[in-house]
Amino acid sequence: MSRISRRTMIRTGLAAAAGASGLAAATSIAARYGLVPPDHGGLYGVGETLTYGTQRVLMATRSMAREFSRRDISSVTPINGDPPQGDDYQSLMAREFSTWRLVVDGLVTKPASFSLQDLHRLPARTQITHQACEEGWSFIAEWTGVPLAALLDVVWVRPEARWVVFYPFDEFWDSIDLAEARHPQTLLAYSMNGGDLPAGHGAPLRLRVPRQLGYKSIKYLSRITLVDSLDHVGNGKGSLSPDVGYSWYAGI
Ligand SMILES: Nc1nc2c(c(=O)[nH]1)N[C@H]1C(S)=C(S)[C@@H](COP(=O)(O)O)O[C@H]1N2
Ligand SMILES: [Mo]
Repeated sequence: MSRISRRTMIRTGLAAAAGASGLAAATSIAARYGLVPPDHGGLYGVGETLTYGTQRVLMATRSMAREFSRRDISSVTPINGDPPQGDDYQSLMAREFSTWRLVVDGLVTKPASFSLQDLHRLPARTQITHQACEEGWSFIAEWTGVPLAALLDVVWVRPEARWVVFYPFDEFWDSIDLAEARHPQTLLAYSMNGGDLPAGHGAPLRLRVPRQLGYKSIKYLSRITLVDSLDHVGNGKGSLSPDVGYSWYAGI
């Protein structure tokens, strides 16, 4: 079946099932096509599945977050939280991250670690996008970095991998699916507004996922791991966010 007709069929099926035979049927169709988010359990789980399943079918890899021009860049860029206070992060920062490495492992054929110089040698992309925090504030900034897709190409993602998990130097962690990971605007950013990424905004490297709310854009990255299931990663919900009342999927 062609990609388009498969999509149309899933979309029609999801909508019809949700209307005619109830949410249970819609979620079972979503499950059949692998469109179930990791936080599908509990009271809000059915809603999470419908939101994620519908957005994935309608938008998947093609829709783009809006990009702005230089004159739209915000003069004030709020920072959410302090940089990690642990000795590991503080001593890396004291050495201006010259000894920092990004570890990429899990379901990849060529696990590797990357210095900032290594990352600067990979293909780069610059984009001016909006970052929206779930707490109500937002700003527009210019970000430069390596498209995550380009990094994944270097380590050779194995076919059974489904999710990309991000670990920073603080207690945050999160994950995205491979469609989001390979989207051209999903960036590992080492630069903001033309300079090095400031400590508070996630130095030396942060994720930018401009199609989702700010909390998905993990700062202070340390490690990226590819997995086939999130069931046994942390709380089993793909992210810290569901524990504090926010969805794993935060599409805007
Ligand atoms: N490691 C880490 N990443 C993080 C956070 C954090 O506290 N730690 N906060 C998140 C939240 S809630 C938002 S809105 C954005 C804020 O990014 P900013 O501080 O650059 O504005 O980063 C996200 N990434
Ligand atoms: Mo946020």
